[in-house]
Amino acid sequence: MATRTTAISDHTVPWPDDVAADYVAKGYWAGVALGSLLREVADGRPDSPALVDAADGLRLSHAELVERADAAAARLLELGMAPGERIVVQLGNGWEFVVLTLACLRAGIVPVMALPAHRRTELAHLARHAEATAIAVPDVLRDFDHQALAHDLADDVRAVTGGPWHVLVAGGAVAAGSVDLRALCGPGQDPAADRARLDALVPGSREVAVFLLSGGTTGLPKLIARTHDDYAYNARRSAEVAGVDADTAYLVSLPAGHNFPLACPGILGTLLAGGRVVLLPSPEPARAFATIAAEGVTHTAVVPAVAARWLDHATEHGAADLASLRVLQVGGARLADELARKVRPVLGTALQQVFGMAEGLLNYTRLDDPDDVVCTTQGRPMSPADEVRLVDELDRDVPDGEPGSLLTRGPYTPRGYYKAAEQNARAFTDGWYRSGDVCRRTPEGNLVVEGRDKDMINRAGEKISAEEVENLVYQLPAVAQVAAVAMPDPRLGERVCLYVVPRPGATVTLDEVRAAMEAIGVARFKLPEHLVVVDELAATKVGKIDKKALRADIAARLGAATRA
Ligand code: OOB
Repeated sequence: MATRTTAISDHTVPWPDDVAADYVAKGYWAGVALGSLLREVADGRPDSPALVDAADGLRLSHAELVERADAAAARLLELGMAPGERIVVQLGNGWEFVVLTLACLRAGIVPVMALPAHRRTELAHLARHAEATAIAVPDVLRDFDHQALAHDLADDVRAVTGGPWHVLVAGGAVAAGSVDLRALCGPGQDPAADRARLDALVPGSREVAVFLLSGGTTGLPKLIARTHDDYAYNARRSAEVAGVDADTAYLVSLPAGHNFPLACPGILGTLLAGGRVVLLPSPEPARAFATIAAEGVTHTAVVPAVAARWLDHATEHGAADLASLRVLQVGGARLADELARKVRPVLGTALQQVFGMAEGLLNYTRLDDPDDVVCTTQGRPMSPADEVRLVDELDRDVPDGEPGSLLTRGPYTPRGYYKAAEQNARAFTDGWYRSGDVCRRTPEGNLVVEGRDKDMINRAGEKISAEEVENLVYQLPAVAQVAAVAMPDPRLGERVCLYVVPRPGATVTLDEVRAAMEAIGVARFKLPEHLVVVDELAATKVGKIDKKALRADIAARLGAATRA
């Protein structure tokens, strides 16, 4: 069935030709599609283990994995999907996620990496903005009926695309009208025929491989179009820097659609190195530790809030289970130096700090760095071609040691968001991406994240746009004015705090706000966890809401409360 969906290339911002030529000449861009690279790896080591789903028990070798990916790709084409179409992927950490993602990479169908926590607001936005023709969801996850919501979105999405809307469901209860994703990702009848079919469709290496979601500072998440060339380099160079090779067993316990566990080096970097990926639905310590022991896991990635839970667990129960673990990557939010210093003595593994972003730039501490660097900095860019500037408010470079706002360009940092000319005008200057992070550079060239100048709340690594929360809260009739700010939290780093000015005569409570947001349908991690009712909001000299003052106010109130 023909659709009205537009070509992705109409809305992406390519690297300038001379820059791209340089990346090719220097070998950063290999000129090969990710699916083909994965095929080559499997041809070289067909029988070595590639994927273990620790919850479901399924184990696949490299050959079995790519054969399933080709079979799944062929079945997507049989469903009527065509290369270049987009599929929203909202799956838990199961084998279906990996097979479907690889199938997409082979067929040139572009996955939009949604999170299991997303609800109607986010999914409808992503599907419409990407003009998706399909969605992949669990049947039910944590008591939420994803399948029903996926079908509910049909009319909304079709109003934009005019095309079909396939609902692919991973789980036991596949309703009539849904496609059984487990069957779709099952072994093929004729692997050679599937392979030949897909080999004829290999996407160009400059084409978009995946859409990642931006951490978000504006209303709704923006899409980051990552090409085969840039994302393959992202994954392969990360694998080198993390010491990931064919002997690696990499545990995925963060949501797999995040850039960090997906490609830093994550699933893709591990598979490209010929290693083995082990999947767990969550990083809950008892189960994660047991899985690390059972599978001989050597590498894994967590956010600081999870690292803290693992440290607590090991302090109480010991870390004998972690004997095989060689590298614990921690990133997504600032890791406190005190916690960093506990990792080796308590967990018995090397720490690697990762300061990255779905927009591209990845900074890593190196495995041979001195302890002091590993425990007090967030590392340095992984690529010699990464350009990083730290600037003041007039975009003048600050001297080393001074805090400045981070701007970056490079071979895996795209030059703009997808279909977002207005945001791009603000977030990109001459191809430099403004990350909104305030960092300083140490004399050795490592970066220390000191804060940020973007309006975002980082709750245990999940990024929450203050503006998005405010727009939702403004839908409540009782609210005259609202500001969402980060409130410091010992476990999660930050939580969402709301300052609300009610309309005259009206009252507003935290429960009401949370219930209203849940009724609209939004990821739970975005719900405010504290509410302060005020008569007016502090304003800056130019009349904008003074968020700095509000952040200081809530920190002071919490400090007073804990001292009392
Ligand atoms: C990762 O990616 P995103 O896109 O979810 O969030 C990026 C933002 C950064 O701009 C920064 O504000 C914050 O997350 N961040 C850190 C950090 N790592 C990320 N802030 C302080 N210290 C760190 N180590 O979060 C991400 C992507 C790839 C690998 C790792 C993390």
